[in-house]
Amino acid sequence: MTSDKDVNTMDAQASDVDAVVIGAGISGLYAVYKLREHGMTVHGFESAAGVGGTWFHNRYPGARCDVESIDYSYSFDEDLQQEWTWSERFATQGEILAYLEHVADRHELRSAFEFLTRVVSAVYDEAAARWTITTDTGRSLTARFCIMATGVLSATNRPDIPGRDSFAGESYHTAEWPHDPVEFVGKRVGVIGTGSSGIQSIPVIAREADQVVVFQRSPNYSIPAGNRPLSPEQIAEVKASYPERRRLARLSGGGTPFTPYPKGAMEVDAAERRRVYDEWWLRGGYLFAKAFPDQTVNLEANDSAREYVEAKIREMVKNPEIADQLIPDDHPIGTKRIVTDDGYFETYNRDNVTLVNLRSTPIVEITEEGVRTSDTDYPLDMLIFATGFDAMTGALSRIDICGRGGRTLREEWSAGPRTYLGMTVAGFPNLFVMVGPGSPSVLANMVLGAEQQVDWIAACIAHLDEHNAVSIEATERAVDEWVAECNEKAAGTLFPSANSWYMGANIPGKPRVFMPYIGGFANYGNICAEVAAAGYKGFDIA
Ligand code: N01
Repeated sequence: MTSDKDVNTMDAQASDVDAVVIGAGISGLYAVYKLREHGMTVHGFESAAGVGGTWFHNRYPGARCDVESIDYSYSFDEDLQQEWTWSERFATQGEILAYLEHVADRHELRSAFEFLTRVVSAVYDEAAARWTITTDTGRSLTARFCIMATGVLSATNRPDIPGRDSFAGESYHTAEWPHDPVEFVGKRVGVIGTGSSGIQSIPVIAREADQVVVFQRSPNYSIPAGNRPLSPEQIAEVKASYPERRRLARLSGGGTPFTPYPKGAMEVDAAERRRVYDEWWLRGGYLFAKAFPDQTVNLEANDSAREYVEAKIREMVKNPEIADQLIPDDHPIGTKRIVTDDGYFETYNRDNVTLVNLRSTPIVEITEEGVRTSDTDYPLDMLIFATGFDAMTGALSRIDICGRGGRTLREEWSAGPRTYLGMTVAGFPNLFVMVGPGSPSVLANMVLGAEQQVDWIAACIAHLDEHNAVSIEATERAVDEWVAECNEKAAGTLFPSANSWYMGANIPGKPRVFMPYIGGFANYGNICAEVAAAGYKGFDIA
């Protein structure tokens, strides 16, 4: 593992390259690898001090991935796949970051990146058919292609609660966690937010802190991970069958090698339904949402899953009144990402943990001493914002992206993101968005999702080169049709009924649109392949 702070070894004098890649996370790293393999000059920018993206920043206690480590890993390098050994079923943030650093070293990817450098604008020059990228360090660079690997859960959300910045104690956001150890022992710690980040960190903090006060606005469904170390035998078995595992993952709805039960939840009797739920409960985590194929489509099926999980929560939480408050009543199970936890609900059986229900007693203000709700002052030594992200579009809207004729991406997306295949935007030639809105993105395994898109982009660029073309741009019609397709797919599910970040509902004023493509990972891959095979149908190539 190298240090947090990478040195800038790339050629800082380069003024024009074939492609700029913004972001050194999972998709940015692979984009650099693949485009270099295609013989292109590639320059990367990364605002952090090192590679890793999400896994660089989210160092909060208990941070792990909710996709199994053996699946949440690159498939493009068979030797890497055979050499790297995951220690646990669900890897910690530290192990995933070490893996990404290893990949960066193995393929010399760091040399492409300028670190500690935030891109502030990307402007398309129509006459030159070039993007000009400028940074907060005053750097300016032109490129034929601009790859936005800026992440979908990377722009943090610190809600504008009155007095937010007046708190005199230690204050952290889970996704901007310090690199030095944070001490909880002997402290009164407040946590605002009970999404994945809050639910993962609260049990770990509660084991050390004097007091933990959880400020919960919306309860969430969470399912124990069933994490465990991977034995040498399991590792050997996975490595021997990796090609088949990856093949099944690519054929699946979510990019992991799992398929739901072959019948709908209400097509089987209660005993069989229970048996299937027991099986998927033990499998652990968010995959529970996929036990039956109709669980997030049919409300009756959903209710059966919801009742099963509610009974489990009541078994885990000793105080029935607290259990009541921890059970969601505002969305069908699975329509917000089910959290994958380790001892979350049991944490409320501890004497040092207090649940504050913000639905009945909202936060009035944050004071110098702590948090004031409508009925109580909670004095704190530390306040943690586990308040999530301006998801999917936030990282892009924080950059001034200007396409043909001065069109800005912010304006284009003012009523919600509009893409063709989730990767391209009409009016923005040669700009590619990675794992973005309109693609399976967060609904699928992000690593295989990034590989699929980067491979598609590389093949697209090869096609342009073979045809001596300069640029490619989605047509307005293709965007209209793709947006309609995405909306139709979402409307056929229960997802739009939840006030989730998938819908932009967590950010005041953000348009309510279901952002990811929910038609399935395999279907999406097939559609992208068909578009390419048809000579890039829906694109203008010039
Ligand atoms: O963010 P969230 P997250 N006052 O938006 C609350 C991935 N992820 O960082 O629901 C009070 O889910 C907000 O309340 P409400 C994963 O995809 C994965 O936890 O808006 N509370 C909510 O409880 C995940 O879904 C992993 O009412 C406020 C919380 O803050 C996604 O990232 C780990 C508030 C935010 O929850 C985001 O997860 C971590 C306010 N003003 C993250 N504003 C794993 O792989 C917001 N909240 C396991």
